Amino acid sequence: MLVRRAPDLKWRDVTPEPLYLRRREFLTAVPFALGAARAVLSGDEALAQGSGEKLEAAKSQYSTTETPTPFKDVTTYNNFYEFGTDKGDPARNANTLRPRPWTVTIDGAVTKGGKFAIDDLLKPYKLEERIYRHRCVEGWSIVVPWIGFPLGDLVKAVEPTEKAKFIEFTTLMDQRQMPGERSPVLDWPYSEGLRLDEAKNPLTILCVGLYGQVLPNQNGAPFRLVVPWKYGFKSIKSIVRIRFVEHQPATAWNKSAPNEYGFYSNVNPNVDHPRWSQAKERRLGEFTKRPTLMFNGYGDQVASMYTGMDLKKYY
Ligand SMILES: Nc1nc2c(c(=O)[nH]1)N[C@H]1C(S)=C(S)[C@@H](COP(=O)(O)O)O[C@H]1N2
Ligand SMILES: [Mo]
Repeated sequence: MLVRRAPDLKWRDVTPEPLYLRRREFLTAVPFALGAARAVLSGDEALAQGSGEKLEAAKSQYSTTETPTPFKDVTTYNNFYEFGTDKGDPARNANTLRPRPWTVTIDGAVTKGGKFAIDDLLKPYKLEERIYRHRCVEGWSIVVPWIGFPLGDLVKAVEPTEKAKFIEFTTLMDQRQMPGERSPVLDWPYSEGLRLDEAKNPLTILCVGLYGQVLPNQNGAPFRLVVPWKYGFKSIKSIVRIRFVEHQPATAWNKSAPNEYGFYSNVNPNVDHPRWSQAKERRLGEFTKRPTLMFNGYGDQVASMYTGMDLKKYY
């Protein structure tokens, strides 16, 4: 059992404004709002660090029909090195993250860039539930009902210039909120990148929730990338900067071990990691390994972006 430390937050600090306003009616009827709201959480939900606020989203045609991995596994078995390198560390430690207020910088080769309060930035977009397979480069996989919207919609709205060929994403750098950034395990802040066509692919989403609720801190609150045909480390969490660039950006894992983690990192059962095979994977909760699928099973929607590329060279 995890010990849950009560964060010294007010609802308005952790809750997007419209939700906060709607919630007030409920809260006025219930004294000691924070405690009361937490008391109604189910046992599973209580493992998640965050507001636990419900989030509504339309069902998406892009969802897999596979059974989602239990909420408890998705929120207690995590990679988020800013909170420690053990799989249980993020769920234990991510209560120090403050997802509101949160400022996002959009800059580089873009016409409508700037600094945005996250709720202003995300207001125009309609949320969808996307049930995706997620394959970690370490050999485990999960199925997650993410809530988000296509990154391509945001890319279009900010009007990239002709020079924009790639996007670089950066995670928050704050050693008080993210104590793992005091340890030299990676060259902080965590950063990732996509080619512009990959960013605009309809499968690529910016994610603000999962399982019908606001994204728990350990899964990358307040918002993260989800790129389902690539290894999980491309899906960068807790983003503060989206920069449009001309040249392929450096990425945290590529800088740390260039021979192990390439820029593309498409799920590929035929290209092994130098230290292990990628042919199979273990779905959390299952015993028998299953074969890993090319592009994590999303080849119909993404393979054409890599026509003519040697995927052993561009791993
Ligand atoms: N900022 C940041 N983003 C990150 C990571 C990280 O350590 N820091 N880990 C990555 C890895 S290796 C994986 S597998 C996924 C895990 O996402 P999940 O915990 O929501 O399943 O997040 C990715 N995004
Ligand atoms: Mo991963």
